[in-house]
Amino acid sequence: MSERPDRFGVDEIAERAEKAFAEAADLEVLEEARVRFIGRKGEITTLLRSIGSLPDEERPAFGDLVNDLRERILGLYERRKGALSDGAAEEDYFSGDPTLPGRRALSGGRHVLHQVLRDIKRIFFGMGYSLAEGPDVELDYYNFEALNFPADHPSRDTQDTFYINRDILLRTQTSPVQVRYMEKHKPPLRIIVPGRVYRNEAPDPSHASEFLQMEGLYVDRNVSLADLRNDVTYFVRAFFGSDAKVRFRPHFFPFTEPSAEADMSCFACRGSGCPICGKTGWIEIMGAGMVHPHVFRNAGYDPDAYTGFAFGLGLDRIAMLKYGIDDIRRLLSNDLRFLRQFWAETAGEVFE
Ligand code: 2NL
Repeated sequence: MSERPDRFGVDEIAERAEKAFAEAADLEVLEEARVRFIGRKGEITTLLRSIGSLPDEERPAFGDLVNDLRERILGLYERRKGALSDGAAEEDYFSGDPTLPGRRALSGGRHVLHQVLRDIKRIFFGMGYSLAEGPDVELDYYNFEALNFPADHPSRDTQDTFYINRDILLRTQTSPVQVRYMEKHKPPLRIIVPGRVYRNEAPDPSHASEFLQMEGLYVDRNVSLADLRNDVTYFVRAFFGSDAKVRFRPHFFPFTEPSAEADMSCFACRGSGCPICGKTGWIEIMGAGMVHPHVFRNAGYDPDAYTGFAFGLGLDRIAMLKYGIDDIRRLLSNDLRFLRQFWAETAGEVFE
């Protein structure tokens, strides 16, 4: 403190301000103190107004003194504000319970359809099948013509197929990939062909305009219906459980002869009849048959030398059956509340 007399009591005011700021425990109290001293109606303003009672010659010095005082108090205020703000940040940081476990980092999971595809691929790879893939945008020739569809077949209608122009369309099944594969490879061959397929139909709980299909094709000398039955039955038991039964019903496809649909015994009621299987005890899981000689000829194979079987199944449908999913459109919705239910299955898995 200086020796000179405290003219107009400025030192005294500064001391009181410093004390008030030091005592302010938070920013709110500090702000109140600031207003009291240097606010528009604060002590400094009051002091400055008293300039009128001074003789003229003392007024400039007085003005300087009060302005200095204001700067001093402002400096004290800023310093205290800085200290309180740092403290507040520090307090926030430690306000949680430091013994709680950390938050788990967000991570995704494999889509349920992809899990089903992976499981099915493993089973067929184990049986000696290999993978073939092809374009989603196809020629009418590979999608229909080569597969022995007659020119007036109902599925060739624009009501059922998405055409890009007269000759180009979105494939309605993955069979065109197999025709392309046969053009390039000599028998024997054993392939599975998964992929997205497209159909122009009104969506409902069991129909979507795009879905995942997987077909299989086995061609060699002397391949028989018995071989078809073996592979389908092995697959169904590996995927759904070893107690599943499989039966074949006669059917018709333009690209196979004979053709059949395969059913498995209902996993819910084990054949006694329930709402899932429509009280029949059986659930349809795929279409299949012996490759039609016309298809072999179109692909450049000699139908007298080779025989083969083919099958096709909807992966969406298989996933819905296995996991009790009620609407195929959920599989396309990308709704995480739905999808994450299945992520536990892939917990800890290394994604390739
Ligand atoms: C279904 C089931 C099926 C095939 C697909 C096929 C492929 C070639 C030759 C002969 Cl290259 N067949 N695929 C066979 C039977 C059934 O799919 O429900 N499709 C409408």
